[in-house]
Amino acid sequence: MVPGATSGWGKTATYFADLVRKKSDGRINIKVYPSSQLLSGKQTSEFLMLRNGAIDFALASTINWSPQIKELNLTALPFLLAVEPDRYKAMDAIMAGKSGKMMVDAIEDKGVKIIGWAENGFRELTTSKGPIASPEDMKGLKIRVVGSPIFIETFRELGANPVNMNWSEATTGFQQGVVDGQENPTNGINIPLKIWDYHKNHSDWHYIIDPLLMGINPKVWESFSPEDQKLLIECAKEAEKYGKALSRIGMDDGKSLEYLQSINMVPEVTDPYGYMEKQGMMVTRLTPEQMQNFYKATQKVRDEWTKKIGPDLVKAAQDDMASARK
Ligand code: X2X
Repeated sequence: MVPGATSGWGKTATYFADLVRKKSDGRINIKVYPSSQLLSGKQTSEFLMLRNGAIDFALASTINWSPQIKELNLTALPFLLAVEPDRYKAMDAIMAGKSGKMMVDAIEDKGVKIIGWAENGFRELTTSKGPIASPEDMKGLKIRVVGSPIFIETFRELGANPVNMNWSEATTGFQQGVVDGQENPTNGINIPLKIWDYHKNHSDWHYIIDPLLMGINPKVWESFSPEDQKLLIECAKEAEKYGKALSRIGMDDGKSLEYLQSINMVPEVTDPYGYMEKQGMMVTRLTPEQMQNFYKATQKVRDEWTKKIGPDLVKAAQDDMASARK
């Protein structure tokens, strides 16, 4: 796993491992390695390491696997889900729909078994300069991004100066002021990282979402009995519910908090916006018009990447999202 144990992502991995251990009466022990420990810091190598057996299981971001599997850039198409009336419903519809299956098939065709989804969350912008509310505000800003080409292109299109940096080095980069900003999910990453120590501005622009996938090396998967495979899939379903609720708490209609209360796993921060403001951050929540300005400014990136990802997949995602609007 790429980020640290206290991230939403880290908590989801631990939750999954604990559940599996409990349900298998201690027969299946999954050890969680946070903070890119197994990746020598290089997060975009994760898929290859899982495929060749250097890693057994991974709770992984589509972003980090997208250099090997172009279909996974779907959810990184800028502002595609942000302009939907309910962005969470749109994501759920993709995961459960035809487009989600196309993404999973693309991964499995390349040699990794997928047993479930989870969520890092919608990625919001934090900066030391700002506030940022329009594409014009982005001009010349140095922004740390993941080493995946669509990120570089999106930020260049907005007039910013994207800098590719592994997550394992990013915090030091923020500390030293090497960059003016970064983009990561609020509940999952920014709050656990205490991003306000480096960046005082938060722009709630939801520009892309970062779904997570639970992947297993196929040989490891085949080594389990059918009963244990069933158990793992059941635990993955529970971990998905937990991970999504952690990512969405305080930002949805209250369902995530309710769910976390029902399983007695409410995190410390349940009101992320209020909490960030209390830490001295300026939270800019974009109006629908401001969001449209960003949407328009990134049209070229969506058009070009739709060709690379596959127009059929993008169309399937649009149909899945449309069905969620009803
Ligand atoms: O590197 C990032 O920004 C992170 C932690 O969110 C991912 O691994 C995609």
